[in-house]
Amino acid sequence: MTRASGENAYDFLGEVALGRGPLALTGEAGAGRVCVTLRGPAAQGELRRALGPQLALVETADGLRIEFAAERLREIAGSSSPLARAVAAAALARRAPPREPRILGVVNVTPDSFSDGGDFADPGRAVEHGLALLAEGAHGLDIGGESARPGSQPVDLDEERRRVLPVIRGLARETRALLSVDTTKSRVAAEALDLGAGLINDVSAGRFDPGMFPLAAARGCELALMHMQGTPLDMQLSPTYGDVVAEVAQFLRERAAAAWGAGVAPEKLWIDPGLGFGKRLEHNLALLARLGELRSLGLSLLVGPSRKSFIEHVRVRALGERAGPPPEARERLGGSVAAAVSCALSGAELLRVHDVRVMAEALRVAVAIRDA
Ligand code: HH2
Repeated sequence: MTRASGENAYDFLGEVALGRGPLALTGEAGAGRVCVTLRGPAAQGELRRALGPQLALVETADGLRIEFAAERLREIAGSSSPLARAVAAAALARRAPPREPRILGVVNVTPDSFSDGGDFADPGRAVEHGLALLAEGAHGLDIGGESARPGSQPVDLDEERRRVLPVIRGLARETRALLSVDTTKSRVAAEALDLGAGLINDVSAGRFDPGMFPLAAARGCELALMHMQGTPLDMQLSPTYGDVVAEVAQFLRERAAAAWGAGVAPEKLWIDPGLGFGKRLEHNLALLARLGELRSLGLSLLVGPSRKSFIEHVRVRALGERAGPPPEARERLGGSVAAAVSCALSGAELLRVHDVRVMAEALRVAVAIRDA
Protein backbone atom coordinates (compact mmCIF):
# COMPACT_ATOMS: atom_id res chain seq x y z
CA MET A 1 0.00 0.00 0.00
CA THR A 2 1.28 3.50 -0.75
CA ARG A 3 1.04 5.89 2.12
CA ALA A 4 1.36 9.60 2.39
CA SER A 5 4.07 10.27 4.92
CA GLY A 6 3.39 12.69 7.75
CA GLU A 7 0.22 13.22 9.76
CA ASN A 8 -1.62 10.01 8.94
CA ALA A 9 1.26 7.57 8.96
CA TYR A 10 -0.02 6.05 12.16
CA ASP A 11 -3.10 4.76 10.34
CA PHE A 12 -0.90 2.03 8.91
CA LEU A 13 -0.26 0.63 12.36
CA GLY A 14 -4.01 0.55 12.92
CA GLU A 15 -4.50 -1.39 9.73
CA VAL A 16 -1.81 -3.90 10.52
CA ALA A 17 -3.27 -4.60 13.90
CA LEU A 18 -6.83 -4.69 12.67
CA GLY A 19 -6.18 -6.78 9.58
CA ARG A 20 -9.05 -4.98 7.82
CA GLY A 21 -9.49 -2.89 4.73
CA PRO A 22 -8.60 0.79 4.55
CA LEU A 23 -9.39 2.44 7.83
CA ALA A 24 -8.43 5.92 8.86
CA LEU A 25 -7.99 6.90 12.46
CA THR A 26 -7.41 10.42 13.62
CA GLY A 27 -7.27 11.45 17.21
CA GLU A 28 -6.76 14.28 19.59
CA ALA A 29 -6.37 14.32 23.33
CA GLY A 30 -6.99 17.33 25.50
CA ALA A 31 -8.95 18.85 28.37
CA GLY A 32 -9.42 15.49 30.00
CA ARG A 33 -11.34 14.08 27.01
CA VAL A 34 -10.17 12.04 24.05
CA CYS A 35 -11.91 12.27 20.67
CA VAL A 36 -11.13 9.82 17.91
CA THR A 37 -12.83 9.79 14.53
CA LEU A 38 -12.97 6.39 12.91
CA ARG A 39 -13.42 6.40 9.16
CA GLY A 40 -14.15 3.26 7.19
CA PRO A 41 -16.11 0.26 8.44
CA ALA A 42 -17.86 1.54 11.54
CA ALA A 43 -17.57 -1.37 13.97
CA GLN A 44 -19.88 0.12 16.59
CA GLY A 45 -20.73 -3.22 18.17
CA GLU A 46 -17.09 -4.24 18.69
CA LEU A 47 -16.22 -0.83 20.08
CA ARG A 48 -19.10 -0.89 22.54
CA ARG A 49 -18.13 -4.35 23.73
CA ALA A 50 -14.46 -3.39 24.08
CA LEU A 51 -14.76 0.07 25.53
CA GLY A 52 -17.91 -0.31 27.62
CA PRO A 53 -21.13 1.64 27.86
CA GLN A 54 -19.58 4.92 29.11
CA LEU A 55 -18.53 5.58 25.56
CA ALA A 56 -19.99 8.40 23.46
CA LEU A 57 -20.34 7.29 19.84
CA VAL A 58 -21.69 9.80 17.33
CA GLU A 59 -22.04 9.36 13.56
CA THR A 60 -20.67 12.47 11.84
CA ALA A 61 -20.01 13.43 8.24
CA ASP A 62 -16.33 12.47 8.83
CA GLY A 63 -17.09 9.05 10.30
CA LEU A 64 -17.78 7.63 13.73
CA ARG A 65 -16.73 10.00 16.50
CA ILE A 66 -15.70 8.29 19.73
CA GLU A 67 -15.25 10.23 22.92
CA PHE A 68 -14.11 9.09 26.35
CA ALA A 69 -12.32 10.37 29.45
CA ALA A 70 -8.55 10.67 28.98
CA GLU A 71 -7.99 8.77 32.22
CA ARG A 72 -9.32 5.63 30.46
CA LEU A 73 -6.57 5.81 27.80
CA ARG A 74 -4.19 3.55 29.69
CA GLU A 75 -6.83 0.87 30.23
CA ILE A 76 -8.01 1.09 26.60
CA ALA A 77 -4.44 0.92 25.29
CA GLY A 78 -4.10 -2.41 27.11
CA SER A 79 -7.45 -3.80 25.91
CA SER A 80 -7.59 -7.22 24.28
CA SER A 81 -9.53 -5.75 21.35
CA PRO A 82 -7.24 -4.63 18.49
CA LEU A 83 -9.83 -2.04 17.51
CA ALA A 84 -9.85 -0.55 21.01
CA ARG A 85 -6.06 -0.50 21.05
CA ALA A 86 -6.05 1.22 17.66
CA VAL A 87 -8.39 3.88 19.03
CA ALA A 88 -6.08 4.47 22.00
CA ALA A 89 -3.08 4.58 19.70
CA ALA A 90 -4.72 7.17 17.48
CA ALA A 91 -5.29 9.35 20.51
CA LEU A 92 -1.77 8.79 21.79
CA ALA A 93 -0.49 9.74 18.34
CA ARG A 94 -1.65 13.28 18.87
CA ARG A 95 -0.06 13.83 22.25
CA ALA A 96 1.91 17.02 22.45
CA PRO A 97 5.61 16.37 23.07
CA PRO A 98 6.69 17.13 26.63
CA ARG A 99 8.07 20.57 27.36
CA GLU A 100 11.51 19.19 27.85
CA PRO A 101 12.76 15.75 26.83
CA ARG A 102 13.79 13.39 29.56
CA ILE A 103 17.36 12.15 29.80
CA LEU A 104 18.45 8.52 29.95
CA GLY A 105 22.01 8.41 31.25
CA VAL A 106 24.24 5.72 29.72
CA VAL A 107 25.90 3.17 32.01
CA ASN A 108 27.99 0.82 29.88
CA VAL A 109 29.24 -2.16 31.87
CA THR A 110 31.48 -3.29 29.02
CA PRO A 111 35.20 -3.50 28.36
CA ASP A 112 34.81 -2.40 24.74
CA SER A 113 32.09 0.24 24.18
CA PHE A 114 33.16 2.76 21.56
CA SER A 115 32.12 5.68 23.74
CA ASP A 116 33.49 4.81 27.19
CA GLY A 117 34.71 1.18 27.01
CA GLY A 118 36.16 -0.12 30.27
CA ASP A 119 35.41 2.98 32.36
CA PHE A 120 32.66 1.31 34.36
CA ALA A 121 33.28 -2.41 33.90
CA ASP A 122 33.42 -2.88 37.68
CA PRO A 123 29.84 -3.16 39.10
CA GLY A 124 30.58 -0.88 42.07
CA ARG A 125 31.94 1.86 39.81
CA ALA A 126 29.04 1.43 37.41
CA VAL A 127 26.49 1.90 40.24
CA GLU A 128 28.40 4.95 41.49
CA HIS A 129 28.48 6.37 37.96
CA GLY A 130 24.74 5.78 37.49
CA LEU A 131 23.92 7.55 40.76
CA ALA A 132 26.16 10.45 39.74
CA LEU A 133 24.30 10.75 36.41
CA LEU A 134 20.98 10.86 38.28
CA ALA A 135 22.35 13.57 40.54
CA GLU A 136 23.37 15.53 37.42
CA GLY A 137 19.79 15.48 36.11
CA ALA A 138 19.19 12.14 34.37
CA HIS A 139 15.61 10.88 34.73
CA GLY A 140 16.61 7.28 34.14
CA LEU A 141 19.60 5.07 33.36
CA ASP A 142 20.29 2.68 30.49
CA ILE A 143 22.48 -0.20 31.63
CA GLY A 144 24.15 -2.32 28.97
CA GLY A 145 26.60 -5.23 29.05
CA GLU A 146 27.07 -5.77 25.32
CA SER A 147 28.65 -3.22 23.02
CA ALA A 148 26.79 -2.64 19.77
CA ARG A 149 29.68 -0.78 18.12
CA PRO A 150 30.28 -1.58 14.44
CA GLY A 151 32.02 -4.93 14.01
CA SER A 152 31.36 -6.09 17.58
CA GLN A 153 30.74 -9.77 18.30
CA PRO A 154 27.76 -10.92 20.40
CA VAL A 155 28.46 -11.43 24.10
CA ASP A 156 27.69 -14.80 25.68
CA LEU A 157 24.45 -14.90 27.72
CA ASP A 158 26.11 -15.68 31.06
CA GLU A 159 28.78 -13.05 30.57
CA GLU A 160 26.15 -10.42 29.84
CA ARG A 161 24.14 -11.47 32.92
CA ARG A 162 27.30 -11.31 35.02
CA ARG A 163 28.01 -7.77 33.82
CA VAL A 164 24.56 -6.23 33.95
CA LEU A 165 22.54 -7.84 36.74
CA PRO A 166 24.66 -6.79 39.76
CA VAL A 167 24.54 -3.20 38.50
CA ILE A 168 20.77 -3.21 38.15
CA ARG A 169 20.44 -4.84 41.56
CA GLY A 170 22.73 -2.21 43.11
CA LEU A 171 20.98 0.72 41.43
CA ALA A 172 17.49 -0.55 42.27
CA ARG A 173 18.48 -0.56 45.95
CA GLU A 174 19.49 3.11 45.76
CA THR A 175 16.99 4.76 43.43
CA ARG A 176 13.43 4.64 42.19
CA ALA A 177 14.40 6.26 38.86
CA LEU A 178 13.59 4.38 35.65
CA LEU A 179 16.17 1.67 34.98
CA SER A 180 16.49 0.47 31.41
CA VAL A 181 18.33 -2.67 30.37
CA ASP A 182 20.10 -2.39 27.02
CA THR A 183 19.92 -5.96 25.75
CA THR A 184 18.70 -8.05 22.84
CA LYS A 185 18.34 -11.19 24.98
CA SER A 186 15.01 -11.93 26.66
CA ARG A 187 16.70 -13.96 29.46
CA VAL A 188 18.81 -10.96 30.46
CA ALA A 189 15.80 -8.66 30.15
CA ALA A 190 13.59 -10.94 32.28
CA GLU A 191 16.11 -11.07 35.12
CA ALA A 192 16.70 -7.33 34.91
CA LEU A 193 12.94 -6.75 35.22
CA ASP A 194 12.87 -9.08 38.26
CA LEU A 195 15.51 -6.87 39.86
CA GLY A 196 13.64 -3.62 39.23
CA ALA A 197 14.23 -2.51 35.63
CA GLY A 198 11.20 -0.92 33.96
CA LEU A 199 12.31 -0.56 30.34
CA ILE A 200 13.84 -2.99 27.87
CA ASN A 201 16.02 -1.18 25.33
CA ASP A 202 16.30 -3.69 22.48
CA VAL A 203 18.52 -2.38 19.69
CA SER A 204 17.36 -5.28 17.49
CA ALA A 205 13.68 -4.32 17.94
CA GLY A 206 12.85 -7.92 18.84
CA ARG A 207 14.53 -9.41 15.73
CA PHE A 208 17.29 -11.28 17.56
CA ASP A 209 15.17 -13.02 20.19
CA PRO A 210 11.55 -14.07 19.55
CA GLY A 211 10.99 -14.17 23.30
CA MET A 212 11.36 -10.40 23.70
CA PHE A 213 7.88 -9.19 22.71
CA PRO A 214 5.99 -11.87 24.68
CA LEU A 215 8.16 -11.01 27.71
CA ALA A 216 7.44 -7.28 27.45
CA ALA A 217 3.73 -8.02 26.99
CA ALA A 218 3.57 -10.38 29.98
CA ARG A 219 5.42 -7.98 32.27
CA GLY A 220 3.71 -4.79 31.08
CA CYS A 221 7.07 -3.00 30.98
CA GLU A 222 8.19 -0.32 28.57
CA LEU A 223 9.99 -1.45 25.42
CA ALA A 224 12.27 0.52 23.11
CA LEU A 225 12.49 -0.61 19.48
CA MET A 226 15.51 0.64 17.58
CA HIS A 227 16.22 0.57 13.85
CA MET A 228 19.40 -1.12 12.70
CA GLN A 229 20.25 -2.21 9.16
CA GLY A 230 21.78 -5.69 9.60
CA THR A 231 23.63 -6.65 12.78
CA PRO A 232 26.45 -4.88 14.68
CA LEU A 233 28.88 -7.21 12.90
CA ASP A 234 27.95 -6.13 9.36
CA MET A 235 25.86 -2.96 9.68
CA GLN A 236 28.55 -0.47 8.61
CA LEU A 237 29.92 -2.54 5.70
CA SER A 238 27.70 -0.98 3.10
CA PRO A 239 24.55 0.66 4.44
CA THR A 240 22.20 1.45 1.56
CA TYR A 241 18.80 3.14 1.45
CA GLY A 242 16.52 4.79 -1.08
CA ASP A 243 14.82 7.20 1.29
CA VAL A 244 16.38 6.48 4.68
CA VAL A 245 13.70 8.29 6.70
CA ALA A 246 10.81 6.53 4.95
CA GLU A 247 12.54 3.15 5.30
CA VAL A 248 13.36 3.61 8.98
CA ALA A 249 9.78 4.76 9.62
CA GLN A 250 8.43 1.72 7.80
CA PHE A 251 10.67 -0.66 9.77
CA LEU A 252 9.65 0.91 13.08
CA ARG A 253 5.97 0.81 12.08
CA GLU A 254 6.23 -2.89 11.31
CA ARG A 255 8.16 -3.74 14.47
CA ALA A 256 5.74 -1.70 16.57
CA ALA A 257 2.81 -3.48 14.93
CA ALA A 258 4.47 -6.84 15.70
CA ALA A 259 5.04 -5.83 19.33
CA TRP A 260 1.49 -4.62 19.50
CA GLY A 261 0.24 -7.87 17.98
CA ALA A 262 2.14 -9.74 20.71
CA GLY A 263 0.24 -7.76 23.33
CA VAL A 264 2.52 -4.81 24.16
CA ALA A 265 0.36 -1.72 24.69
CA PRO A 266 1.27 1.15 22.32
CA GLU A 267 1.80 3.53 25.19
CA LYS A 268 4.59 1.29 26.47
CA LEU A 269 6.51 1.47 23.20
CA TRP A 270 9.44 3.71 22.31
CA ILE A 271 10.80 4.00 18.80
CA ASP A 272 14.37 5.00 17.98
CA PRO A 273 15.90 5.66 14.53
CA GLY A 274 19.20 4.07 15.64
CA LEU A 275 21.73 6.76 14.74
CA GLY A 276 24.95 5.09 13.61
CA PHE A 277 23.41 1.62 13.31
CA GLY A 278 23.87 0.77 9.63
CA LYS A 279 23.98 4.41 8.49
CA ARG A 280 26.43 6.64 6.67
CA LEU A 281 26.86 10.31 7.49
CA GLU A 282 24.16 11.44 5.06
CA HIS A 283 21.70 8.90 6.51
CA ASN A 284 22.30 10.08 10.09
CA LEU A 285 21.93 13.72 9.09
CA ALA A 286 18.73 13.06 7.13
CA LEU A 287 17.24 11.22 10.11
CA LEU A 288 18.12 14.09 12.42
CA ALA A 289 16.86 16.74 10.00
CA ARG A 290 13.55 14.92 9.40
CA LEU A 291 13.13 13.40 12.86
CA GLY A 292 9.68 15.00 13.23
CA GLU A 293 8.37 12.61 10.57
CA LEU A 294 8.87 9.71 12.96
CA ARG A 295 6.60 11.38 15.50
CA SER A 296 3.72 10.80 13.14
CA LEU A 297 3.89 7.10 14.03
CA GLY A 298 2.27 8.17 17.26
CA LEU A 299 4.78 6.42 19.50
CA SER A 300 7.15 7.98 21.97
CA LEU A 301 10.45 8.91 20.41
CA LEU A 302 13.83 8.01 21.90
CA VAL A 303 17.10 9.08 20.23
CA GLY A 304 20.74 8.32 21.00
CA PRO A 305 22.97 10.92 19.29
CA SER A 306 25.57 11.05 22.08
CA ARG A 307 29.23 10.65 21.05
CA LYS A 308 28.25 8.93 17.76
CA SER A 309 30.72 8.80 14.86
CA PHE A 310 28.66 11.05 12.57
CA ILE A 311 29.89 13.91 14.80
CA GLU A 312 33.47 13.09 13.84
CA HIS A 313 32.50 12.62 10.18
CA VAL A 314 30.98 16.13 10.09
CA ARG A 315 34.24 17.49 11.55
CA VAL A 316 36.38 15.72 8.96
CA ARG A 317 34.09 16.79 6.13
CA ALA A 318 34.28 20.41 7.28
CA LEU A 319 38.01 20.56 8.02
CA GLY A 320 39.35 18.25 5.31
CA GLU A 321 43.17 18.14 5.43
CA ARG A 322 43.21 20.29 8.56
CA ALA A 323 41.16 17.76 10.56
CA GLY A 324 44.25 16.06 12.03
CA PRO A 325 44.02 12.92 14.17
CA PRO A 326 40.55 12.01 15.44
CA PRO A 327 39.79 12.89 19.06
CA GLU A 328 38.44 10.17 21.34
CA ALA A 329 34.68 9.54 21.23
CA ARG A 330 34.30 11.02 24.73
CA GLU A 331 35.56 14.35 23.33
CA ARG A 332 32.60 14.72 20.96
CA LEU A 333 30.72 16.81 23.48
CA GLY A 334 29.94 19.88 21.34
CA GLY A 335 28.55 17.75 18.51
CA SER A 336 26.57 15.62 20.98
CA VAL A 337 24.97 18.72 22.47
CA ALA A 338 24.11 20.18 19.05
CA ALA A 339 22.50 16.93 17.92
CA ALA A 340 20.59 16.44 21.19
CA VAL A 341 19.22 19.98 21.04
CA SER A 342 18.12 19.40 17.46
CA CYS A 343 16.36 16.18 18.54
CA ALA A 344 14.62 17.99 21.39
CA LEU A 345 13.37 20.71 19.07
CA SER A 346 12.05 18.02 16.71
CA GLY A 347 9.96 16.44 19.47
CA ALA A 348 12.16 13.66 20.90
CA GLU A 349 10.84 12.70 24.31
CA LEU A 350 13.81 10.75 25.65
CA LEU A 351 17.50 11.24 24.88
CA ARG A 352 20.11 8.60 25.62
CA VAL A 353 23.23 10.54 26.62
CA HIS A 354 26.61 10.09 28.30
CA ASP A 355 27.30 13.68 29.44
CA VAL A 356 24.23 14.37 31.51
CA ARG A 357 25.04 17.63 33.29
CA VAL A 358 25.98 19.56 30.15
CA MET A 359 23.14 18.02 28.17
CA ALA A 360 20.50 18.84 30.80
CA GLU A 361 21.61 22.46 30.82
CA ALA A 362 21.66 22.72 27.01
CA LEU A 363 18.23 21.15 26.62
CA ARG A 364 16.72 23.38 29.31
CA VAL A 365 17.99 26.51 27.57
CA ALA A 366 17.00 25.35 24.05
CA VAL A 367 13.47 24.55 25.18
CA ALA A 368 13.18 27.84 27.11
CA ILE A 369 14.11 29.76 23.95
CA ARG A 370 11.65 27.73 21.88
CA ASP A 371 8.85 28.44 24.36
CA ALA A 372 9.64 32.11 24.95
N1 HH2 B 1 23.30 3.48 20.92
C1 HH2 B 1 24.17 2.66 21.52
C2 HH2 B 1 23.73 1.65 22.37
N2 HH2 B 1 22.41 1.49 22.63
N3 HH2 B 1 20.19 2.16 22.31
C3 HH2 B 1 19.29 2.95 21.72
N4 HH2 B 1 17.99 2.79 21.96
N5 HH2 B 1 19.68 3.96 20.87
C4 HH2 B 1 20.98 4.17 20.56
O1 HH2 B 1 21.26 5.09 19.75
C5 HH2 B 1 21.96 3.33 21.17
C6 HH2 B 1 21.51 2.31 22.04
C7 HH2 B 1 25.63 2.81 21.24
O2 HH2 B 1 26.23 3.68 22.15
P1 HH2 B 1 27.11 3.22 23.41
O3 HH2 B 1 26.29 2.48 24.38
O4 HH2 B 1 27.76 4.42 23.95
O5 HH2 B 1 28.22 2.28 22.82
P2 HH2 B 1 28.35 0.69 22.74
O6 HH2 B 1 27.19 0.14 21.98
O7 HH2 B 1 29.67 0.48 22.04
O8 HH2 B 1 28.33 0.15 24.14
